[in-house]
Formats: sequence, structure tokens, C-alpha cells
Amino acid sequence: MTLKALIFDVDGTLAETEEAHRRAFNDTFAAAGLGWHWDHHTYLRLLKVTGGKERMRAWAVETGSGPREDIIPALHRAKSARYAEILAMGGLKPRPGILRLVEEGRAAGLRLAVATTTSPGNVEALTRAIWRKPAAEIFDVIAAGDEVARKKPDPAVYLLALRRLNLPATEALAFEDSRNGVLAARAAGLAVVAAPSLFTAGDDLSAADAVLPDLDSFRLS
Ligand code: XBP
Ligand code: MG
Repeated sequence: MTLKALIFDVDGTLAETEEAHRRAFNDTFAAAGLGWHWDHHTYLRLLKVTGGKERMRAWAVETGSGPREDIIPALHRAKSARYAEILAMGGLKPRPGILRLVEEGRAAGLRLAVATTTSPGNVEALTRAIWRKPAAEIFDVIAAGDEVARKKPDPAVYLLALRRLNLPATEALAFEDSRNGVLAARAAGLAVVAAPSLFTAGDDLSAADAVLPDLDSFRLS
């Protein structure tokens, strides 16, 4: 089967974004006067819950204030705006190998897609921070966040990306950094190359077809 598309996870795969997400959450919690704060260790643990709204909901339940559906949608909108501001301040670098892989994939005539838990707005913020271009100029297909009912490790977001690419899973290759992401891609029938990020270094990635320290050493042919 010929390879026709590359599908990238965003957070932790294109760039080390989780520290910016953590800061955006904490700034938002402080501004709302909630008394919530996620230190590094807490955030590492909470990352197992994919999706910002879902993560806040899990935290609210864990800390005994219930699911807090009254505030979570607005908090998440504020967090997303803060995250975009933080990325626009500059300093975010692509992970090793990403710029080359995107360029080589394009030159080889492959289609490029994103399958992420985060929002389309955050994909846009990241693409502008890294490539200085709109996301639509880098990626042919974007499958993101709340476009699917269930987030990773559910395969839904990968299946949506494949549907938009109009390709079977056998003609695409996924890139991931986390266990939940690898499980989602595999459940969608995709081959997966995994490169653990700073926040997923402890994840069991053994379900991936290959695990590399980063994508610098990955070659398309
Ligand atoms: C990354 C995530 C995201 C971000 C927060 O998972 O879980 O939820 O931490 O993003 P993956 P939002 O890399 O597997 O897609 O707050 O925008 O949901
Ligand atoms: Mg990721």
C-alpha cells in the first residue's frame, strides 16, 4: 500500500506546548479567583484526562466541588484566549524533525493532516507561532477538539481526519507523543510513530509501531 498522508498530533508532537497550556489554565484559574492551581506534578497526572474541559471537570470532581458545568465552558474559552496570547508572545519551537518532515512530506506529494484533542483555534495559534502561516496553508485537513464526541484514546478524531482525507487507514501514517494518542491512532487502524515529549516521558508507548526519541531521525523513505 502506498503512503498518501501524514497525520500529526499537535500537543507534544509538533511542539512542547503543555507548559503553555498549564500556564494558561493557572492564569485563568487565578483571574477567576477559584483557588485552583496545577503544579507540574499535578498537571502530569491530569494530562491522562485528554481535553481541557474534561481535565477541569475531572479536577472539580476530584476536589469535591462537583462537575461545575456552570463555569467550565466559560473558563475554557478564557483559557484558550490566554493560551493564544502566550503563544503569540513567541519562543515556541517546533520539535526536532517537524519542519523537515512537513517539508519532505509536501515535496513527496503526501497530504498533511492534524488529529488533535485541542481546539481548531489553538492549532491556528500554534501554526502561526511556528510557521508564521495560517494552519490551512500547512495542513490539508484539520480534525480537532469538540468536532468529535469522544476524545483520545477514542479513535474518533483519527477516523474524522481519515474521512476528510478520503483515505483508508492503511494509506496514512500517524505521529504521536502520548499513550492516549497512540491508542487512538492504533484503534483507528493507523500505523503510528511515537516520540515521547517532556510531559509524556513516562508513558507506555509500546502499542506504537516505532518509538523514537524525536522525529529528527525519522525518514520517509
Ligand atoms: C493534548 C491535550 C490537550 C491540551 C489542552 O492531547 O490533552 O487537552 O492539554 O487543550 P493530545 P484544550 O496531544 O493527545 O491531542 O484545553 O484546548 O482542550
Ligand atoms: Mg500529544
